[in-house]
Amino acid sequence: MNTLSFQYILLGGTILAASLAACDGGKGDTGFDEGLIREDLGSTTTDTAGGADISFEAPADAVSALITCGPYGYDTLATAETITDPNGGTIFSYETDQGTALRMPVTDDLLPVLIPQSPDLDLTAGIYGIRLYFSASGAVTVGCNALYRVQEPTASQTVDIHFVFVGVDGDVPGLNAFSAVDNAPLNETLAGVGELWAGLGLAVGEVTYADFAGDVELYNSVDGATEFGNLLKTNTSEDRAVTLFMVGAITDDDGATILGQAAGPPGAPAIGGTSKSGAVVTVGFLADGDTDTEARIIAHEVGHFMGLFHPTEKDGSGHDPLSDTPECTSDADGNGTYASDECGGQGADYLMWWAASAASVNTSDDQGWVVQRSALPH
Ligand SMILES: [Ca+2]
Ligand SMILES: [Ca+2]
Ligand SMILES: [Zn+2]
Repeated sequence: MNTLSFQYILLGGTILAASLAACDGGKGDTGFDEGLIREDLGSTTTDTAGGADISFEAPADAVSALITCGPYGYDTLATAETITDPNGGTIFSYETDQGTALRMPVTDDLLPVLIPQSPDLDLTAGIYGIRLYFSASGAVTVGCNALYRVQEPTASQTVDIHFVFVGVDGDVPGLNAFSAVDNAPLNETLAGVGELWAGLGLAVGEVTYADFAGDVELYNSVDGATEFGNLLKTNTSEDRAVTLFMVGAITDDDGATILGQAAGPPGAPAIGGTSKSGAVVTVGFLADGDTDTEARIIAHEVGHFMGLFHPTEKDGSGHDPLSDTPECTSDADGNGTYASDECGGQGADYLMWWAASAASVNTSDDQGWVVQRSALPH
């Protein structure tokens, strides 16, 4: 990749971060899970152009593959430049990603690559090749791992949720590990999450609770990418549960307020100790008794974690790879933002819409197909 492309990637990273910010909207045991296969793919080091190659062999019974490479720190961004399938065909190219059935994050510290992301491009058995690209000027060496889901997907799976409360029982009385199980606003929120996920073939499974054991004062307000990544790294569990850190506030590197933030998309379900090992959600709507909005934020962020993208990004620059979700084509006032009131019937009524509006509740069959293949539900 040349210097021109390098700048394009940095711009892409900025756009993606802005979209996540705007949308604002595991625990586990290491080891054997009959639904998952874990494989160490070894390490790879960048060449002088910032590229590095890895390959993996999808097992015959795998329904999804999640490749993770890292860590490479918070000052470097990485993405996949190209991906080839077992037939040697190019199924992803960063420069023309909107023409493919895959999307790749441009992200710091740990890169997750998920296949498939759409029923238009299923995973097949055999050897895939990934050309990685890193923005660092010097050499970068990363370790890569594969997580294959070999469990048959169904439309009646559950998602386990592990809440970690980061000093929020001053905002919402009783929101701590001891009493959360009886907390009425949180239970109303969980019921709402279940209703939003029903169309995806998912239900809320086992819910567990913990109080954050680290620096509560620092992480009660998660400010910027480094704090976000370091907080997620404290989740060392490899259980098939999504860890949700419940905090008082989130701001991005530019100081903008965020309501909820998932790693990726996708995140790193069932993988512990990485900067993509969960999601962070603010408790403001719980404190206000607006459990419908709190539920939409949680359901949306975990949707990202499982591999769902916005149907249309805030600035219109990209769309999800799904054929059955609408794309918004109307920035009617020409201000560069594809607002909810400009995109009625064009995606604004979907749960994965970039803004957390009250109307954003719908899901599609293709979205269900994707999340049912994630390593998270079981
Ligand atoms: Ca679509
Ligand atoms: Ca507009
Ligand atoms: Zn979002």
